[in-house]
Amino acid sequence: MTSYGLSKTRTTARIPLRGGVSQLHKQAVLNRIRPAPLAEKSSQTATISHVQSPPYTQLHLGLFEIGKALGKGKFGRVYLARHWGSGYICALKVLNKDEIAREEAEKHVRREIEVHSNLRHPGVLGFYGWFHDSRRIFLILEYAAGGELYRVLQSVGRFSERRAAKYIAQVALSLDYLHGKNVMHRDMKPENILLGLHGELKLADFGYSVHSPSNRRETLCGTLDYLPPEMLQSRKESYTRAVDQWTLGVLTYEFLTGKAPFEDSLPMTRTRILKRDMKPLPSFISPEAKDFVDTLLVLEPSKRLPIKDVLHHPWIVKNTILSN
Ligand code: N15
Repeated sequence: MTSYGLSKTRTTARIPLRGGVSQLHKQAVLNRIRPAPLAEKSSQTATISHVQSPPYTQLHLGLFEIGKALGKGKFGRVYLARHWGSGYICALKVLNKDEIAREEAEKHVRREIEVHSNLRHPGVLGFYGWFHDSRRIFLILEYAAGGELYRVLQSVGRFSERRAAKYIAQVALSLDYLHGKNVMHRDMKPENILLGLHGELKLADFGYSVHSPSNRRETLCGTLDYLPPEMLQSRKESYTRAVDQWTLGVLTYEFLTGKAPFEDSLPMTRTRILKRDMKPLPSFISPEAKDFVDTLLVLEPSKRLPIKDVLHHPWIVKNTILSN
């Protein structure tokens, strides 16, 4: 048994389990640890007759027990953490203010908090709150108990078509949610996908390498494998949310084969993406799966299968139907 660096004095009985009641519990916990609203102090808003909402608690590091490191990145680390008051388990991302200032990334961090705090979807890694002290900024994030999808894929080599299709359907739902909020993900890859306690996918974005070291081929600017052709042509901001449809195609290919479709030396990967010079899918892959990848990996962004249509594609329908 690993303790993950968290003390055993408190049992795990308070960690919410699956189901309706626990959802309520989770909500209660989240409400309690949400940061104080900036404008209205001590609001007197009675919600149900005489029941008054509890006072907001100012967040600070002392409210959390810190456990093992989950990942390391440019501006700091992510730790397993437990909210003392409720026993709620979360991931605490610690960003170093000095390093952010040195990289002139204040705007970037602000934007990350602003965007993430407006998202709430089971397929998108949760954001619960943030606080800071003189040296650091702390983001309270959902803990994904199943770990990194990238590691799972690496350990099994490739996924069955059924498993791949179920994952892709989940990613498509999450992307559709993000697009509805006018958020493009832009950096989907197995490294940026986490798994929940029950194996469900959680889209995340670790930015510049906020994840544990991996032996994946990486360069200073990351891997090119997932970049759509229009982003390689570097006409800044000339691309649309259709970039996520391309990367969904790359992701499908990688789930099915264990390898990205344009994997090659750095300059060759670039050339291959621009020409859509894809390594053919192996013969054991079904025609429906091939068609699915083909309709997403289309050079012209406007001709890619729309995210909303992904869930109706025969390959997805066939593999996500409940009975078989
Ligand atoms: C728009 C949205 C998709 C942005 C989401 N923002 C982030 O993803 C920022 N971020 C999240 N940066 C780091 C993390 C992060 C959260 C990293 C790791 C974990 C995390 N929650 N849970 C983990 C986690 N669980 C693990 C279980 C086993 C092994 C490693 C694990 N890491």
